[in-house]
Amino acid sequence: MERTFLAIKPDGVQRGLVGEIIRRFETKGFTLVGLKFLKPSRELAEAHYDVHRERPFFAGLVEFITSGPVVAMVWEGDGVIASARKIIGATNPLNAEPGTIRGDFGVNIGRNIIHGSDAPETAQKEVSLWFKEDELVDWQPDIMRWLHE
Ligand code: DAT
Ligand code: MG
Repeated sequence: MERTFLAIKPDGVQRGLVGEIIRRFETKGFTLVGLKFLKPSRELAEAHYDVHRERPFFAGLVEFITSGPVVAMVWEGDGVIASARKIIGATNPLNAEPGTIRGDFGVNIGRNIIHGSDAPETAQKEVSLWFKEDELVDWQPDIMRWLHE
């Protein structure tokens, strides 16, 4: 089953959006299989954003993501990687459609509330960067037969 890594960033936590954000993925029909609340180390943040290392915003991005606690999550479901990106919305909240998380709650690219893996390879990499295998729970919600034929 497909899995993706999502993280509510320090701004989403500070603004009290944790419940609202988790609700959107729960009610869509995806399955939560991993969840932790932590203040990321610099090492973890730099590894997570390694692809952006040469970008001018890298230092500020790492500073921001390590500035407070984040909610790190793994969600499971058919098509969850691409679907979560749609639910999250465009990187710049000003370009994100209303109805998306960034479109509904953000105004600034450096405070865009939530991270979501962008492809199967990055999802695998990010899930194993943030979670040990035994921190992920293998389970099936009983409602599955009402979500899938
Ligand atoms: P996304 O988070 O939508 O996958 P990304 O991978 O291109 O976007 O960038 C990672 C994060 O870096 C993004 O969520 C916010 C920050 N960021 C990206 N472009 C930026 C820019 N031009 N100025 C400031 N921060 C930026
Ligand atoms: Mg990205």
